[in-house]
Amino acid sequence: MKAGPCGGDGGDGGTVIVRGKKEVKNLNTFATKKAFVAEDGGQGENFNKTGHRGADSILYVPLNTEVVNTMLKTKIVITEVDHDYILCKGGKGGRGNDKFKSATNQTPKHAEPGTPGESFHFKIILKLIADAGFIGLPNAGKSSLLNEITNARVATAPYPFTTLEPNLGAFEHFVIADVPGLIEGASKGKGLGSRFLKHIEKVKVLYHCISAESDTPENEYNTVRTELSNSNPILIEKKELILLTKIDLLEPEARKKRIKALEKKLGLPVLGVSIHDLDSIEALKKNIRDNVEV
Ligand SMILES: Nc1nc2c(ncn2[C@@H]2O[C@H](COP(=O)(O)OP(=O)(O)OP(=O)(O)O)[C@@H](O)[C@H]2O)c(=O)[nH]1
Ligand SMILES: [Mg+2]
Repeated sequence: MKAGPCGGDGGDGGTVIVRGKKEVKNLNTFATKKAFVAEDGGQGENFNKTGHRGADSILYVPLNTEVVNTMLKTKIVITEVDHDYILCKGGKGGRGNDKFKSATNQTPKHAEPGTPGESFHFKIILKLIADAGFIGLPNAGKSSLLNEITNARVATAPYPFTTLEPNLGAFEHFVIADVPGLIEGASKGKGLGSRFLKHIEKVKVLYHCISAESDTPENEYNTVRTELSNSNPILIEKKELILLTKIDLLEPEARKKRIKALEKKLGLPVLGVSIHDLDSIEALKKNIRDNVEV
């Protein structure tokens, strides 16, 4: 007995997908691997069986990552957890020879090739959003604290406006932002202005740094609060913790008094810290673990 053709259709190719994951905090995967290819669809099989669909290739990235298609000049922002954002669609499987049977040709040898899948170049841009932010007047010691607490190594100096752009540092699974110092009138463009405050709009906790060098810490506090409020009222709604920095500059007795007095004036708890006192740095780390949810 002579059998007619019964070749099934080819399977569709897999898709290249990008997925946002909360636990992913960097783009390290992409440092070594540069090309991501989904699997080809399987060959059509006998007895009219369609070939298997190719496996997808999935790229995991932090939330808020931007993926730019440099060929089509389009951009997507990965904002949803576990949602599939399709980067390249797989090709369609070709029709098997069974589909080419006709009245005049019952034994076609011909089968259709599948269409190629899409292939693009992408630029993947990390847009980490900090979990906590250090704010305060210039020279309050924000960058020095960032260096102590996180893996950041940013410039610090004994004068205002050392930091001109926000810095990020990672400590355990927390990402912390250090923003340039604010001064009175920052919301109206004085000093470096307040444009970089957008980087802390999404933080869960603000650590307000006030230097123990100041004789009027409550005035410094109010200056910064006013600028935050004028720039973006969302910022003063946020959970805020006060750090009295550089406490090594005060005698131990004066430290306690200064902290107590400030707590009373502000009606908020104040943590004394110094980059020269490891215990205080450990206490700050604990405070971050206890107060900042990721
Ligand atoms: N004694 C003492 N000095 C400190 C401490 N922390 C920071 N400093 C010094 O204070 C100065 C200012 O520190 P920075 O970390 O640059 O301050 P900043 O708040 O980032 O300043 P801007 O970037 O200008 O806003 C530097 O000379 C630091 O060495 C501290 O705990 N104790
Ligand atoms: Mg700084």
